[in-house]
Amino acid sequence: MSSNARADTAPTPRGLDEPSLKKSILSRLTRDLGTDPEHASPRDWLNAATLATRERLLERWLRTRRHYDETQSKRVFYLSLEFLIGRLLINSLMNLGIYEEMREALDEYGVDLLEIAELEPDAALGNGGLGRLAACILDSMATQCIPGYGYGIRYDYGMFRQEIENGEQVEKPDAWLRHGNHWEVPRPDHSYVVRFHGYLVSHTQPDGTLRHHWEDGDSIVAVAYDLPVPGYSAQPGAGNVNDLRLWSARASREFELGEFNEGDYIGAVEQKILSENISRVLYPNDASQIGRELRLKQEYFFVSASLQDIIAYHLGRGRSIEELPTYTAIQLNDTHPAIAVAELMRLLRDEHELPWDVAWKITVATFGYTNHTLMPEALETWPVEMMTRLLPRHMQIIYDINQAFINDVHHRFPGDSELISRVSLIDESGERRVRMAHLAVLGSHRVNGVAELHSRLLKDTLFADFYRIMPERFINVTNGVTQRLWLNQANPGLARLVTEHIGNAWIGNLDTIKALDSFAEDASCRSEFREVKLANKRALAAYIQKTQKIIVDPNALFDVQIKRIHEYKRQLLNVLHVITLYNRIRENPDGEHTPRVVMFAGKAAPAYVMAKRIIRLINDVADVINNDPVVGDRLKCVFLPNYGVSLASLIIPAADLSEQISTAGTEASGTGNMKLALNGALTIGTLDGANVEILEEVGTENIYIFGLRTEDVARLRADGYRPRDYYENNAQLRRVLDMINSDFFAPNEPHRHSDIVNTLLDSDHYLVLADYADYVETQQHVSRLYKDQEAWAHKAMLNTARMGKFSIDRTVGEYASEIWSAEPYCIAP
Ligand code: B1N
Repeated sequence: MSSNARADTAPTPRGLDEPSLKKSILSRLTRDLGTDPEHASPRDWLNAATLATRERLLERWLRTRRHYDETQSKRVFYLSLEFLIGRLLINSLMNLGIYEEMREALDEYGVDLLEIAELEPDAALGNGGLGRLAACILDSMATQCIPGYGYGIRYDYGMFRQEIENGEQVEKPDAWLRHGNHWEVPRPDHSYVVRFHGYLVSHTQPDGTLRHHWEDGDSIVAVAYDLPVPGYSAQPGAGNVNDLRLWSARASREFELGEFNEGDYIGAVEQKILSENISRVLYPNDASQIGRELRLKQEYFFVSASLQDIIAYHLGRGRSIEELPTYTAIQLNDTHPAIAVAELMRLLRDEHELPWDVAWKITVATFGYTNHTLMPEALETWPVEMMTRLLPRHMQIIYDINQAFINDVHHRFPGDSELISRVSLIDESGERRVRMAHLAVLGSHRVNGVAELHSRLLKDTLFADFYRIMPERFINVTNGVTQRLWLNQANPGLARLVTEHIGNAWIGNLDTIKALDSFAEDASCRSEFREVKLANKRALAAYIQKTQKIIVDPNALFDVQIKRIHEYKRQLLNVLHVITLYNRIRENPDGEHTPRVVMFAGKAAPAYVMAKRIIRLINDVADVINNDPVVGDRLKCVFLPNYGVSLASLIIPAADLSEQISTAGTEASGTGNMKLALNGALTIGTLDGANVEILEEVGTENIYIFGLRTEDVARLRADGYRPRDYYENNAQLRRVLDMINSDFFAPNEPHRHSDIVNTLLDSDHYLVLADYADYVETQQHVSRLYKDQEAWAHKAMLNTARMGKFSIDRTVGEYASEIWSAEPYCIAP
């Protein structure tokens, strides 16, 4: 086996009339791309390989669709404004089982598969965990043969590219479609008109009932682009291929003609360009609401097109509209698509003329809602004024839903007017606003959080009133990650080690990886494990040297915090620790210090001033430490720019220590924590999000837990938290903060970091100073253990062996049984 070979690369037996991959590549190169092997650029080779792979996918794609059509299958639609799918070539080859065949075919042309694969742009149609979860769920639905479809937006520009200039984040546009997208299949025959603005008309019907209609308005066309989602199967020739359908905005023809007839040619073209802005760019805000009108338009645009598409298919199968929930489940990925509740009601009432109660029953039976955050700044609300202007009929329906609900609550809890104002769909406390989370809860038969702790907090806090009124709706579905990408693809060395010892069943069923547990006791197996980790660390060190011109020692402890930059995730706590280590080395240069490389990666929302200051501070601290001759190899600090799926695939396999240090009660789940532990990194973390469940799985001896618990956090805040007391009572902490406040890390600009220090001393909402002492002490235990490489490797292997629970396949299985009532329909090989 070559050094690049992944586990499980059994070739697919080819059909008699199917051309070899080598022939397909040549044919795509000459016939589709108009070049030949003598003149082809690396990108031409990538495109030819992509098209040849797509050709193989198409056959299964069509067979999958036919199979779903021919059975009484229930379909699942995952509505999400974000899908962080990354690159597709290697994933598709591995899931098709033709990775080796492709590598050899290209090799015969003198082309290196892994080299050209790196030219593919990351499809970065998402911000962070929420978008990556959506991509993992698609992978799992296809693998488990669930008829599951993703619906989203085909943004022209995905997540911005992050560059660091003079230590500061600079955002560059991500023109990921610049060289075309050879995976997607445009479906101009699947286009739908989506309307905004307009007005309402009411008319009394012969039977005396009042009907409402939405008239006029500006229309825009949503055009479908499909991406294949290949599932994995160990069986050659098997594996379903599902679809991710993304909508792109096109100006509608009617609206063009109207303007043209008025003789304003330039004006008409301007309008056309403006209307197509709806699908132009992903909003780069993670866990915070942006509140711009264009964002609400994006939400309605993709929801309306998706629901029209879903219903057209349903009716096209000869089924009645009343049977919709029997054959259809729709999952709302957070509240971003929550307007779907009002849109489905509108379609059922106005287009299909169903009575209110019937329409409402269908709606609730169809939708499920996943909440991903408790952070108040992320909870979506839209001004009633904006909603009325943009979507007048929906606003009216929201009022009607609200009225029916309030009547019901009033009946069940008479006299509790405060309860009614708390649960109302309309927040009346200031400018009147629609609460999208309340709309999603009312319109869904299940509401789930994404980790045990988070789901409990939803019931106890954010949705406490709703939990009292409708307790049966609330469930937990702990997040997971796909081991196909995050272990088999990203870490071929470890994947091979695992497969050699326990076989390859773990790729399709991660529970089986627990068989590795006993191998952790085997010294020779541990030494293989250490070799794999070291090789991955060398690869990352080479990347750091090449891109950052920083030399790091692969034998040092690789300590990583890789996630969006946010105050609640407490990158600052990590920085305080880095400076603490630095001070120890300077105080006692001849002492015993466990060499560490502390790495950060992550993007800041462009308008999040404090997050950008944190990036600046990390880079300033790194500059001083990395250039201090006293420190040498004992401590390095590195900020790796432009974190995304591809960079994660390089860092995660090389990590020793995973920083999961959010303030307890703030991180809904986290999924990076799972990927890192799966790759044999030990976690240092708070009892927050899914860390709690990781602790349960790996056991207390194999994880480093520190800090305040959720209940302690609440108590401390209620009692009046005084961060300055911690500063005054801890000399080590005082010294660190004083250094940041002086010009130590910014010699040319003495007060550059004062705002950070002042915020910590004056408010410190996320309790960084309160957790500092315990964190630093726990890090000392980490450093001590790392000196014992055998003991470390033992714990690291147990982490890998005990991650079975965190497979996305377990997560999707729970959605399928507890929310969707969906079943598998696997195509024959
Ligand atoms: O969703 C992930 C969780 O693992 C993380 O803990 C959680 O922070 C993340 C508004 C969000 N919650 N909310 C968002 C993203 C974009 C946006 O515009 C909110 N992201 C999360 C998966 O469950």
